Amino acid sequence: MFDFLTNKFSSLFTSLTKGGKLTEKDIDKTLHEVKEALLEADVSYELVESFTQDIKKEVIGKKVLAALKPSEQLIKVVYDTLKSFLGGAQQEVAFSFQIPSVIMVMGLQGSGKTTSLGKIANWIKKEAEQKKKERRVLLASVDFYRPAAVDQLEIVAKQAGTSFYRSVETDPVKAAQDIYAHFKQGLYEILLLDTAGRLHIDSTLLQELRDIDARLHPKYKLLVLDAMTGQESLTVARAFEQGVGFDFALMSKMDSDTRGGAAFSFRYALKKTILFIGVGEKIEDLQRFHPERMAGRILGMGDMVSLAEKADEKIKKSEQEAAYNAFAKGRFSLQDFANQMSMMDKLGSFSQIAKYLPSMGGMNFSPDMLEKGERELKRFKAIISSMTPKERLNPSILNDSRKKRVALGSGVQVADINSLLQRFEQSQQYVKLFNKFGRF
Ligand SMILES: Nc1nc2c(ncn2[C@@H]2O[C@H](COP(=O)(O)OP(=O)(O)O)[C@@H](O)[C@H]2O)c(=O)[nH]1
Ligand SMILES: [Mg+2]
Repeated sequence: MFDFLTNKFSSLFTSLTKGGKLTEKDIDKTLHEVKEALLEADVSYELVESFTQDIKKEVIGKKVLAALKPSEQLIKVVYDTLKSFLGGAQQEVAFSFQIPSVIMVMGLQGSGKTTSLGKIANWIKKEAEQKKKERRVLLASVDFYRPAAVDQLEIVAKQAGTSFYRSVETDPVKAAQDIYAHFKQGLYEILLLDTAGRLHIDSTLLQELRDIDARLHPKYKLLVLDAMTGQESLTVARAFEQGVGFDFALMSKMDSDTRGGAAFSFRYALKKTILFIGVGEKIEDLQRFHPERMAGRILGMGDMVSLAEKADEKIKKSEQEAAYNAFAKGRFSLQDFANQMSMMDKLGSFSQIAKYLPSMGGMNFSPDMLEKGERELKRFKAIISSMTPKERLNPSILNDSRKKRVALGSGVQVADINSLLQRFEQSQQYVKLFNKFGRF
């Protein structure tokens, strides 16, 4: 899956990271190659243009962090942009279908609807099992155009171990109503309704789906899109969106030797959630769609991760050096103090850090003490962030009225500010002492 895109991007960044500084010419050259990769993956020209323009805007507008090579920063921007438009962080949260609900599954003929119904039923069952629950899932079909389509669903239901119902009605809308009545009577929790597809979008199909939608009001309308159809799948998605409307998409056949274009285009153009991907023909071949994983895959995850980690390390190192330099010069300001505290935040909680510090390792902190320490750190940070830069550099200008203002801004008492200043003075004494004895 996405192999094609992955290879392209990987080689791109290898050549990029070998070099030194990145010039504007390099940026354009890179984006040109990004464009080519996407076009070859069957993403439309219009979308490719817009995506690379987004990236260029980011790169040109942004200052390159001192700690990073421009090429490292560019990788980060491409990765972040890709991730956010594939679905962003909000899609990483757990999802489950509401109970009770009707899920109407739509799509072209052969896109993988019937197979997906079984996969989703299986997924719902497994998800419930994890919560030590049992779900009453019913599968039924109103696909009367293809002979044996209903029989196929019956087999799928058996495989998934869920209930199946065959309506005696032959008109799709009447059958849908009959199925719905059976769903209600049987006290089922989820109805997965299979619908007919055509080889191409046509108005009769859309009208039929609209009629069923108007009668059953399914809580979810799920569109199955065949990932192998590339750009064409976007046309299909747009037609279904205009003709019936839908909530989520399922990208089927992601296991095939397909190019990444379909998922890419769908997300970019329709901004709807890809809930699942189909990765095989079997009932368990269904996965949640993860934008982060997908973006990593497109860029060649191994390279990306190690580069991102290296970048993080560099940032940390330069922060530490700044703190060290401030110590060394004996000009340890409240700003440095705050920097140190946020550095500690990145390392973990106070109690975690305490475990690793040699001077503290032997000591036994009670949970109370640790909690107090953590609370104090948080309070100190809040206080310092309410100060002006001038006050942070030179705390001696903090008179009573300034202290009152800072207290108000950070939601503490003036006494808390005094205790912070006292602590700060103590650490300054240490710095001076260390300097005197040449420890730094
Ligand atoms: N490799 C692969 N094949 C799939 C996937 N989903 C469906 N298929 C196959 O695609 C074909 C059409 O699927 P079907 O469910 O009958 O499509 P429908 O006409 O939309 O109901 C079948 O041969 C399925 O086995 C998938 O995720 N991966
Ligand atoms: Mg079918």
